Amino acid sequence: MSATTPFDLTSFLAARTALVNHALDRFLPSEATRPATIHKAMRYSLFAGGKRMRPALCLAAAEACGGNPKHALPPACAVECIHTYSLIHDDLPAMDNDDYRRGKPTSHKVFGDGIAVLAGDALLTQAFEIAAQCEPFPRYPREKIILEIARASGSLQLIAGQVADLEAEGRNISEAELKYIHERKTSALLCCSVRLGGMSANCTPAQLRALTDFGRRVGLAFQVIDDILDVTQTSAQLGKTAGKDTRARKATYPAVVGLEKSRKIAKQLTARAFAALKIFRGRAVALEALAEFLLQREK
Ligand code: GRG
Repeated sequence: MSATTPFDLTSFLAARTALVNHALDRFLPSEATRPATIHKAMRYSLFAGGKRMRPALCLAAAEACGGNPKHALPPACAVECIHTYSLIHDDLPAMDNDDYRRGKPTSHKVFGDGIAVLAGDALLTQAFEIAAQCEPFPRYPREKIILEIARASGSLQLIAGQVADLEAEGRNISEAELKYIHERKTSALLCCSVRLGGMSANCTPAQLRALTDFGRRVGLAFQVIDDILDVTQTSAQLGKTAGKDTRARKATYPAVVGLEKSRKIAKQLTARAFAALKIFRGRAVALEALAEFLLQREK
């Protein structure tokens, strides 16, 4: 980050989180809407206290491109719905079988497996309903926005990563295979969030390329850090079960390349993410601060 630019990330995150929460609240059916159980379950996980990193990246990318935050809110909310759906499904007994998420009992622990599956399904569908309400721009009509979200969350990206992750459990994999998993399981949606922010500001093709490079690198660094935190933090610090990756013999950076090399890789990726932002000539301070925050985070 530029030494001359003071940037208050705490205020930025608090303000953007409030905006996103308010917008999500308006996009989703109320808890009382029939059938109440599903709307309660959708809201339970969505408002359980996630860090809102994907929406924050989306809004920060829009700002770097001179966009109006109002136009970035629908895509920011759409990616948070997709992200929350993926967490609900990942926590199910048929997958990672986790009891805690975002510091609270997981959806299936509270509502049962059936409703948890449906809450995930409903959030995935909700994301596309929200995306269909995005402001269209000359370079980015609505179908481009919808395609962007569908591709990032489909069977070639998010789902591909999850499948490869499940299939890697309990066996030794190479660093290249691990990178394949992490790029899809985590980086694809983070990168999509950043790109959508740019698109909501009608960004130029060059700006979109820069945001893509930034998003891919930060996205991969994010998962490397996530792997590191799983072995260095406690469950209380993380708000989810710590040490699970090791116990399940999951494919992680510390397991494949060791803790020290993992830290080095995360740092290098973040430095390369910063480099991608040069084109913005100091207007991407929020993105820079977020990248630094993601590298230093403790949960
Ligand atoms: C499609 C079922 C399905 C899964 C896709 C997202 C995913 C793959 C699995 C969830 C578990 C996991 C390790 C995901 C990788 C991405 C990640 C680190 C998620 C946690 O994101 P944070 O830290 O979570 O931003 P909060 O709760 O803060 O939003």
